[in-house]
Order: sequence, then structure tokens, then C-alpha cells
Amino acid sequence: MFLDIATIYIKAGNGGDGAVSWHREKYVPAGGPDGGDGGKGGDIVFEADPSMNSLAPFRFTQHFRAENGEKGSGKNCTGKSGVDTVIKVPCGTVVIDAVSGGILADVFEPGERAVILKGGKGGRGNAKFATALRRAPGFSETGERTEERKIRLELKTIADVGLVGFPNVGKSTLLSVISAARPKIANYHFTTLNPNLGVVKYFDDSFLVADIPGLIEGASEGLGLGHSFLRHVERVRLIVHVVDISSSEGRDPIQDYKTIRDELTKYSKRLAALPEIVLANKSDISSDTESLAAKLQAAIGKPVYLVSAATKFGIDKALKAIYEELKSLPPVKRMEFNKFEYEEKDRNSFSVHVEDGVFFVTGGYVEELARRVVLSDGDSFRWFQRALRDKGVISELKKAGVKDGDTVAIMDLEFEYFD
Ligand SMILES: Nc1nc2c(ncn2[C@@H]2O[C@H](COP(=O)(O)OP(=O)(O)OP(=O)(O)O)[C@@H](O)[C@H]2O)c(=O)[nH]1
Ligand SMILES: [Mg+2]
Repeated sequence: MFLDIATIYIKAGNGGDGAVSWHREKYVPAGGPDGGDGGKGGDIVFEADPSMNSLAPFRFTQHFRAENGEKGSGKNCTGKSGVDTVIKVPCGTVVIDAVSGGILADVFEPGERAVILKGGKGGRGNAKFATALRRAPGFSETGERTEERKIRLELKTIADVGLVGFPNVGKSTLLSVISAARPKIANYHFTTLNPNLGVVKYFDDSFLVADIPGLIEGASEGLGLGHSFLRHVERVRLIVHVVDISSSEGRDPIQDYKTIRDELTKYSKRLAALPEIVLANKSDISSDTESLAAKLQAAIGKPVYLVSAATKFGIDKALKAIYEELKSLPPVKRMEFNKFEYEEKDRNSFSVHVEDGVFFVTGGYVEELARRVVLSDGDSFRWFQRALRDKGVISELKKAGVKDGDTVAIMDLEFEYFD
């Protein structure tokens, strides 16, 4: 099963809560606060795995969560950090935020890692809240809660050479002749439905060739198999354009060449601008293929190599030309893109809205505050009220019409308002 697009859901681990604890020792009547901090949540990391060539594993596994940080404990013990979750993907997988369409990473080189979501920070234990005036803070901070994100993965295969051309011209046969790949070959259109990759060994060197489904006129409008699989040759350094020079299906090779060029341009100007080598295949079928290849060469103004994938005629010479051309070209580059970043919560903003008589306060600032308050602790609640007043949250609530006895909700905290 081949899959080159997948949607998954990822969530980094929450931070662990800080602890409330008191130092206890024989003969020491009232020890100070010694509650440790919570551990950091695990990250979500993507890793390029060269042994994978499809996103098929994501067909059945779509939810990934990193471990939460553990709670802090007494004696100033920090909670254990959550373990990261490493998601393995084929080299050349582009990680996209499904909601905004922003690109988060292009996981490119074998073993390369990209941290896409950071685990939540651990909450501080009560020991951290002790001051000269507040010697016995009975509260701690909860760990930072993380959000789940919807992600789209797109595989843009990394190869040096992309084979393009009409269906049935012999692209897959050619790949089977020059590499150890064994793609399906048959005498009908659209035998190849998914890209095939083959490693071509050339003396001490090697390069990677991608064979893709055939293109036809109108592929850019969805005819045939469409043209979206051209994504797998978008990154190649060199296009090898295969033409049936024998006209075994009655088409004109010059017209074929132009049609395919047209479709490449419609997919992407960048792709169409790549260097190209033309192979005139099926030279064995008729006796005049040599003059037909010369005619094609004259018409397009580019060298044309006459070959037969069936008899291997001309293959060595064509391979040499491909190899020499590759040597003169820069290596495969990763995509150029503006990296999309998830917004850090604005730690100063908040807003008030009323729903069914409940006053909801949201935003980074109050959420930070709410993480720190323990409603049942008088000390903690007083500190919370003061902070709400100082930051202008109370005056915003008043503007929104809050009266004594109304319910105010901040994240999962709910309390009655009294002026
Ligand atoms: N006589 C002859 N037949 C060939 C040659 N190359 C390929 N064929 C035949 O042409 C037919 C199509 O070959 P494929 O390699 O499947 O063609 P393709 O371009 O990959 O086709 P799609 O995957 O459908 O786009 C098969 O029957 C091959 O045996 C050749 O050089 N000479
Ligand atoms: Mg094929």
C-alpha cells in the first residue's frame, strides 16, 4: 500500500504539576515549604527514516501523544520529564499545519529530526513561592497544558532523476533495466499507479531514479491519473523524458514531446525549467527509428538518445550522459519555505465574553494565572484576586456588566464574583 498524503493528530505532553509539601524532620516543629516542580512534558519529534518510502503506516495510526511530565514531590524533588514521541517518516516528508496550511518542516536527510511541538513546562512547586512575607505558600502551579494539532504530511520523494512521459512508452521497463527495482510492467496504459524508486549503480557511484505514472494531454485538468504525482519529481535534479520513437500507438513523437512539456509547465514552472535528457525508446520496433530520432532532435533542439529498454540497445551511452549531467548539477535541495510557527500564548492579553450569564475570561495572561491559583487556599486566592485587579481584568468584567453573585469562568476555574 502506497500513501503519499496523510492526516494525523499530534499532542505534546502536558507539564507536570508542582507539589505542595512541607519539610518534616524530627524535632523541627514547622519545616518550610519543599514542594518540587513538575516535570516537562515530552516533545513531538519527526525523524526521517531512509528505510521508509511511503506514508502508509499513517493509514491506521493517526493519533500521537507524547508523555506528560510527572508531578513534583516533597523534598524539592522535580517530577520526571515526559518521554518524547518520535514519529518516523520517509525522507522528504513535508510537515504542514492542517489548519493554516503553514509548513512546519521538511524532514529531509536520513536521521534528521525536527521538533514540531514542545512539551508543556512543569509547574513550580510551593517552595518556589516562598518569600520573606509569605513563608508558607499553600499553593503550587499546575503544569502547562498543551494543545492537540492537526497535521498534514506530504511525501515529496527525494530522487536525482525523474522519469516522465506518456503511458506505455517504457519508463518502468527502463527503470528495471538500469536498477534492481522490479516495477510492474505491462502493455497497457497506467500500469504504474504509484512512484517506483530505483538505485542506479554507476561504477563506484550511484544515483536515485523515480519512475512515475504516465502523463497525458490534460493531466493538469485531471485527465488520466491527473498530475499530482509530479510532486514526486518536484525535487529531482534532472528530468529524463522518455518518448516512444516507434510510434507503436500511432502518436507522433514530436507532438508527444511537446504535450508532455506543456503538462510539466502547467504543473510547475520550476519543474519545467529543470535540465532534461530525452530518450527515444523502442528503437527495436521499426527500422527507421534512427532517422526519426534525428528528426526529433532537430525539432526540439536538444540531444536525443536512441535506446531500447527491451534489447538494451543504447542504454550504456544514455546512462553515461545522465551520470555526466548529474555530476555537473547541484545536489538535491530541501524545499524553500517560510517556516510556520505556532503562536506562543501572549502572556499579557486577555478578553472577556458573556455566554448564558457566565463571564468567561480567556487569553494567555489569565490562563497563566489560573495555573497558579488554588481556590481552596485563602492565601492563594487573595493573591489571585489582587493579580486580576492589577491587570485590569476586574475592570473589564465590570464593563461587561458583572454583578455580585455572577459566575466567572477562567479555564477550568469557576467562582462567584463579589466586589
Ligand atoms: N519492443 C519494445 N517494447 C518495449 C520497450 N520498452 C518497453 N516496452 C514494452 O512497452 C510496454 C510498456 O512498458 P512499461 O515499462 O510498462 O511502460 P510505462 O511507460 O512504465 O507505462 P505506464 O506505467 O503505464 O506509464 C511493455 O509491454 C513493455 O514490455 C522497448 O524498448 N521495445
Ligand atoms: Mg510504468
